[in-house]
Amino acid sequence: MTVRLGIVGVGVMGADHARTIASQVAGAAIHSIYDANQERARQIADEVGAADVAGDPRRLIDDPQVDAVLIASPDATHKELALACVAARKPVLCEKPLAPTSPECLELIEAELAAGRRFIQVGYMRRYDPSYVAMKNHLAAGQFGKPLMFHCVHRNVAAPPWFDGGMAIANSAVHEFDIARWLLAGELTAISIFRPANISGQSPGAPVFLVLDSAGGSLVTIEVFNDAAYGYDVRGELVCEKGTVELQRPVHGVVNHALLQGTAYPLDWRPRFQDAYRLQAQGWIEGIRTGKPNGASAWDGYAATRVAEAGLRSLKSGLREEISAVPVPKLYG
Ligand code: ISE
Repeated sequence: MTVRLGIVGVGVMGADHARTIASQVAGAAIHSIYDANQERARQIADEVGAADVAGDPRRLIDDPQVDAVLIASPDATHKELALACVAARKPVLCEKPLAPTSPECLELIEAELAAGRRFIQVGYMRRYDPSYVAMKNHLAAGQFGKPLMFHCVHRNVAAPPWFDGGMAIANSAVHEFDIARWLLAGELTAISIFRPANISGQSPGAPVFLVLDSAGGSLVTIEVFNDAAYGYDVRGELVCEKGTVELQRPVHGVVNHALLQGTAYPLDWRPRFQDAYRLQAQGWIEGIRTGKPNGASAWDGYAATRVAEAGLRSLKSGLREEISAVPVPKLYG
């Protein structure tokens, strides 16, 4: 069975997903594309061999020739589009964040609970990244003992012009919130945010440092620096009782020149996580074909957004903010 896909939004990420799916994912074909910029939709549709360019995202979702939908439109549009997918009973891979606020995420959860099954996967692709998977496997093997601390670094070359001060948390660090919950198999229970006192100006890309507690007792630290200039760089080290596990970024070549040896950093996250995006898309298609979803659920999307909201409170108050526990519905247990 080939899963016929519709893609809503083919800006930077949507176009990347479309190209990856068309060239590297088995069992899927792109049937229809929608973008607010119809010319761009047509250009990407031609490139990936999609038959249809939809004039309206709802028409794409309701199209009987579309079996499943990938949402990569702006964050604020996710909720309405994902709700329409659940109403049409179509599986949906929705880019992160699931929605900007936790009440909006809850509306999606309620829709799935009413339907009695999961339709939504959230695009927290790091769960498929080989280096995070290796970290989780090492931890599960047991020889390292208990995890004590998970140190994360998340740097971008430059914050995009549409970023605001909170987006280091709500748009960037949400990846670490999700991967820490997944890796440590438990919720994050409190968050404190610090900023260096000597930063000049008010750039939304200025560094922030986050310290979080996890239910299992490990500490999670996250540096987000979105104006790091030198390259896109994501690091992580899991410190356990009897050793540590570090992430390894993909290195495609080591260069030697002018008395120096080096490896290149990518300009953004797409090359760093290209394997993760491909494996996520393949995993999503397999989940649809087998009826066994394997990625981040709507509940995971809700949990990450709740941590981000507590982070934004801490940024404002300068205090440690608790993240209260909420019972997980059986559908997501
Ligand atoms: C961006 O939206 C992403 O999702 C990237 O993976 C992340 O590294 C970046 O910080 C975000 O702004």
